[in-house]
Amino acid sequence: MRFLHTSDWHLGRIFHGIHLTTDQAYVLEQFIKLVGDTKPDAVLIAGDVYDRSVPPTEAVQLLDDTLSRILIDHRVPVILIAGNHDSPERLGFGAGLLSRQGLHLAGLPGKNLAPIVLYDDCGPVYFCPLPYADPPVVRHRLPAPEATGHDRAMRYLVHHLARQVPHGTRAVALAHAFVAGGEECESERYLTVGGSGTVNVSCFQPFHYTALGHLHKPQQTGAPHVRYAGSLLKYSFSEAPHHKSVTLVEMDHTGRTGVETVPLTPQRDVRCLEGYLDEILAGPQNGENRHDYLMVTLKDTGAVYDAIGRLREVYPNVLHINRPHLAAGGELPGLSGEHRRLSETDLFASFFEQVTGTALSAEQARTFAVTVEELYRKEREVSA
Ligand SMILES: [Mn+2]
Repeated sequence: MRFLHTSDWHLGRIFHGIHLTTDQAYVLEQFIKLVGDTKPDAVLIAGDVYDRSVPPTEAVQLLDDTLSRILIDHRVPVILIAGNHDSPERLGFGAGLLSRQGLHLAGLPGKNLAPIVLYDDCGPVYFCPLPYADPPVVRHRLPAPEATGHDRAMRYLVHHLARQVPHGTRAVALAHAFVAGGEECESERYLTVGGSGTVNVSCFQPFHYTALGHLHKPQQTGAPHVRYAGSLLKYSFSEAPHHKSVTLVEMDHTGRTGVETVPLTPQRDVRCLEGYLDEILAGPQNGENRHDYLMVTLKDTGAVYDAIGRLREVYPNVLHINRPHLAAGGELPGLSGEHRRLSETDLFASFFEQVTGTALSAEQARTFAVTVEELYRKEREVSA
């Protein structure tokens, strides 16, 4: 049995004000080609297929197109579970009808949650979908009064599915969870407010392979057969060093698995640059893509006029600027009042860029300077 494991597509994601749909379509094109090249027995998508519960229409169209091509053009069945970003009710729409076409959707878990059985030459493999659900949902819907906390809720769901798998049969889980010990990054949403939200890796002991979603860095947790495929793209600057990939799994007749990661190459990478403005304005080096999404950390300590505007002439997709070395407020010795005014406008311009991602216009800068001047004047009147 051969299958492709992926997760956390986050279709409809907006990154620093940029809609990522075309970037997502670009890598999904690679994914569909990979399906055609490797001819797997199944595609497993372990949750967070959408970025939010009511996704934008382009995201719905992209998922529709992608799944149709996998199922109709390549005739490969798809098993898809809800993640914490998905609306399980919406994602589960038509699940009963679509399963006859090979699209197996698991939205809200309930008593009828059952394994999907696929066959190869060696016999059946039971795929057990464990969609994301808050513990109170599991307590109410299964019902499972003992499911307090994520770990106990997961154990209950695993038990509910594993007891439907005949003894000695190969079994694969799909789960969307935070397995204790996993490495986080900035684009995952916490599963609980307070409390741990984690599940122990021992939950997945009954399975020969566990296809995990939630953590965005591709990684194994404890053993190679309990694995996060990672997200489709880098969804935060904290992920700049990641290498995103899809996991190709080969399972033998005993259930033993071999995994291989197939890299995904984005149209525009997410990168961090650091240096003095003049150095960075020298432009792309050694074939780097000037259209990559960039966070720039400027080493300059003094005022820099319209940094984002000038950087964007060289790198159009600078999305964020850090100024860690910008001299803090307070009056510098030897500066006249005029210089002080200039510095305040500049500090505000820097703050404005960091918050909004766009440069303060000349008109806005003038308005700000006039307002500050007015405040100083009033202050002088009061103290006089
Ligand atoms: Mn996610």
